[in-house]
Amino acid sequence: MGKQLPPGQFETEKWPVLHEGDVYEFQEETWNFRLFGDVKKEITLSYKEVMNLPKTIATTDMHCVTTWSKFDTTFEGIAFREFLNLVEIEPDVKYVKIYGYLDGNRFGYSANLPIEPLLGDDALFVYRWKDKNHDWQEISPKHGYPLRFIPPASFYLWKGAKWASGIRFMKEDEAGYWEQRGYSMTANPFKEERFADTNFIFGKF
Ligand SMILES: Nc1nc2c(c(=O)[nH]1)N[C@H]1C(S)=C(S)[C@@H](COP(=O)(O)O)O[C@H]1N2
Ligand SMILES: [Mo]
Repeated sequence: MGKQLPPGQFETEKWPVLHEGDVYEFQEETWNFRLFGDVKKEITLSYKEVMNLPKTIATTDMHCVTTWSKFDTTFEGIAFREFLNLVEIEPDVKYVKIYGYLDGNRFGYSANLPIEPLLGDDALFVYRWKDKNHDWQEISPKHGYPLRFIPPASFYLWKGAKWASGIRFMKEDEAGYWEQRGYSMTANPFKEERFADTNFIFGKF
């Protein structure tokens, strides 16, 4: 696996918890996962339908914009591409917004991403994890139970919506929750793309 520490990051073996708002409390009856936007037909999947999708296991690195990086966490989940197989996207769809709960609003959190880098095993909606210090266990409520997105390591971790609630397919890139607040649209840790405008860090944004 890529063992390279991106610029300005430090390595931690712990898995810190970071989010806005309350921890979502899972209820199977009201939970669903929506595939919508520029698609021929929008669909809504139940928890059981999502959990019956093919599973993928992948080991990846997490890089948080607050400067911690955690290497080599192994995740079990559903690859982003499995959801892409369930809808017919319109021509020229190149981006998605992945949504998650924020304070009871199921579409309150979001992050935008290009589709092309999300087709591998390392773009996963996860529900289980392990690492060298921990055996297989469920993703805890604080980390996004019952399902949270983990982006490829070429994106900062804010692109990984916890308490994931759906994917919107888009022809044009559109800023998500943090991107609307000055963070980078592209968010590559290896290029240290933290903010959209470097003046932001000096408070001039
Ligand atoms: N729904 C939701 N997902 C979210 C957030 C959030 O506030 N709400 N915060 C993001 C940010 S900024 C980070 S760094 C990661 C942190 O994930 P972790 O707490 O599992 O380390 O979750 C991301 N996903
Ligand atoms: Mo973050």
